[in-house]
Amino acid sequence: MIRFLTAGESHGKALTALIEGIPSNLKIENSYINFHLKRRQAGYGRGLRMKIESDTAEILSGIRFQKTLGSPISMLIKNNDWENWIDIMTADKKQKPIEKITIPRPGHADLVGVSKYNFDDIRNSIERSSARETAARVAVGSIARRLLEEFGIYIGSFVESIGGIYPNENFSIRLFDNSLPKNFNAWDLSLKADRSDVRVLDNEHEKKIINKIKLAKKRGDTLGGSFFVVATGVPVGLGSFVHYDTKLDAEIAQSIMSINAVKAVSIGTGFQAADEFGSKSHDEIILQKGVLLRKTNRAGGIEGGISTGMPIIVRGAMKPIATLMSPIQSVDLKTMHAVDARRERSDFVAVPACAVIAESMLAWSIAKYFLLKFGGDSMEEIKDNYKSYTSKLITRLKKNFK
Ligand code: EPS
Repeated sequence: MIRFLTAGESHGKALTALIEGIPSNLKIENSYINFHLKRRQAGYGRGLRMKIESDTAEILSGIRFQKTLGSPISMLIKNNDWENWIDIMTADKKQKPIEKITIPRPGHADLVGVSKYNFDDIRNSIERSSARETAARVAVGSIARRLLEEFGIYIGSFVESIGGIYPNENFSIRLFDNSLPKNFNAWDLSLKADRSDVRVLDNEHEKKIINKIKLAKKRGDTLGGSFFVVATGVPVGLGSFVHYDTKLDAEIAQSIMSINAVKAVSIGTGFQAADEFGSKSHDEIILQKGVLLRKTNRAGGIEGGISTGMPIIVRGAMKPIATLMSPIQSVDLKTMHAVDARRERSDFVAVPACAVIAESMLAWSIAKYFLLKFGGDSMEEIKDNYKSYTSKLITRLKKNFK
């Protein structure tokens, strides 16, 4: 079983990540991880912090000559901003008085954090709950996606809406209708989305969204939005129906929901399916050139907690950023009087980044279940297991039902 942990405060010295269970002999270049880290930093509507940081991962262990060793992989991502925060965030003795933060921002982890951990300074909640931590997750997810690529599994994403602005043509319909080219590769979605400042798939849509973000900025307000993340090339049979905690869809939902500010996750047509007739919700099974396929993909590539072999389609919704420059009401914990919530440097919109982070989390979840099914100590062993299973699938089925 692969697992990972991240550590690090938003304005601490660095973020770190520790990964266990990645097999040996997976080829991975540092530049590949850094490429995805850079994608996470982009997007119109991000705050000044992204101008200070240029996230790069330093590999501390587990990789030699660009190949994994099977030992724990650890990585470090420096916070450039640390230099400006040493007095406030040092692990050493306090050198001078620090002004405590006493006014919680609604929607952030400020109040729940001080209540739970018994803090006397909201700074202690802000730091670890910040979405800065997701940089470490993208570094981790990049290793998972590199592994999946060896088996022809690709992941991509795009932003569906920001601030309630949806495109004229809903691209997701093409995903559900299965009307995309036969060799459709999910990474193509990201290639296209990455060319847009808000990671959408059409120019008109981008213009409308940017205007809405400008309006939010002018008002000192923030916005959220929704995104799709898709995986192609996933074989039939990842996950299982035997237990609640072995279902692939449940694993993916947890993974995406764990991203900061995500409030909803659905798979396939999701909530829409609840309104439809069964005949318009399920994917008819067809036989084409000896292969069992589906006419449509409304299930989003998962049935009974198991991958169907069709693209995995996940949709997520991110709430607006909690730090508002024109704040809403809060209470000063020092005076216990009503006041405006605290302002501090933040993003206005981070949905484009959220979609990139969701790619990494989806890669992680699929890699986890992929290795549960085909697991071995080296990439070579896993490739043998994979080949043996996939090459015999149809012949086995035919034989069983003769
Ligand atoms: C983030 C870094 C943070 C925020 C943002 C995400 O930097 P700072 O707090 O120093 O401006 O820009 O975090 C939030 C929006 C949040 O609510 O925590 C990053 O690296 O993604």
